[in-house]
Amino acid sequence: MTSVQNYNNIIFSKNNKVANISLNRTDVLNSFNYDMADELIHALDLCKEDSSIRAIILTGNGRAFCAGQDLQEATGEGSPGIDEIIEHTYNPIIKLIREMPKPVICAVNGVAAGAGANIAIACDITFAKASAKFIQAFVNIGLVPDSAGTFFLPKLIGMQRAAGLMFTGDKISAEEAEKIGMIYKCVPDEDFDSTVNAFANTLAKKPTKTIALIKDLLNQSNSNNWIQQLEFEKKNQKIAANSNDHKEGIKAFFEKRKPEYKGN
Ligand code: T3D
Repeated sequence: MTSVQNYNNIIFSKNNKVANISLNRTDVLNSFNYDMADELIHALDLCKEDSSIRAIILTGNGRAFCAGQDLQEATGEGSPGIDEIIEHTYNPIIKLIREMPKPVICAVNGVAAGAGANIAIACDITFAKASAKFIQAFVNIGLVPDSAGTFFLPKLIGMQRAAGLMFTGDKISAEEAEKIGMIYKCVPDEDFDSTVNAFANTLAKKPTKTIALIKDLLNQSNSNNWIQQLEFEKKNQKIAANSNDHKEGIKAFFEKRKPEYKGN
């Protein structure tokens, strides 16, 4: 494991092809202030540009994943104001995650509240520790959900359940979150790190360019009808078919061996 960048509010390391970003403001349950947002955006940009990174794990240090906005910063003297906070912090982070041309795995190690919960479900694949909880906490302080939660949550769990969670601000367990399709997998606490790392390492050996093309199709499916989607699939399939990894996949198939994908 090598640390590739020094930050004050996140921990960034790289192990082979996998980058690990841990939110690290443990005293305030990794809630976002401007500095942590700047560092996360910087780290995500770095992951986007570095072709040797082929999977990203986003997690939290300490007992929480993220408690959303730092309410001290949002309400204190000289606070930037709510729309500026959203423009500075949450909208760029969600865009970077969704437009990242490689898989972003969220490892929800503890409570995920407010924007923390919605960043978690905006990632491609979300694992949670069995002891973790998810809270659409916004309504508890008289705010509406942001960070694209009103977009992703109803798609994942349906309008009724999304409304229930968002209107009440009730917490739900990781087990329940998996059961209703809000996350990919709930994992026993003791197996969490090894499960997530093994998964990320497996994904990092897959044809990364193809995964980026799949992600692009999934993003497009949010706004296209199925006829348009057929066209996009044809377009992206053509790009995939011209990739080196496709050639390697076919070669390996006929040579009856495991493919060695380079990600391009
Ligand atoms: O401008 C804008 O606000 C726009 C952006 C909005 C996006 C949002 O995310 S709005 C939603 C903001 N988040 C919340 O409302 C969640 C607030 N936190 C909680 O409800 C609870 O802390 C949790 C349910 C997440 C966890 O509860 P618990 O009992 O395990 O921990 P705790 O004792 O409440 O918190 C531990 C410490 O972290 C505590 O500090 P202390 O007393 O030890 O000095 C607490 O104040 C601090 N903390 C927790 N969350 C935040 C926070 N400090 C600042 N901001 C937080 N969001």
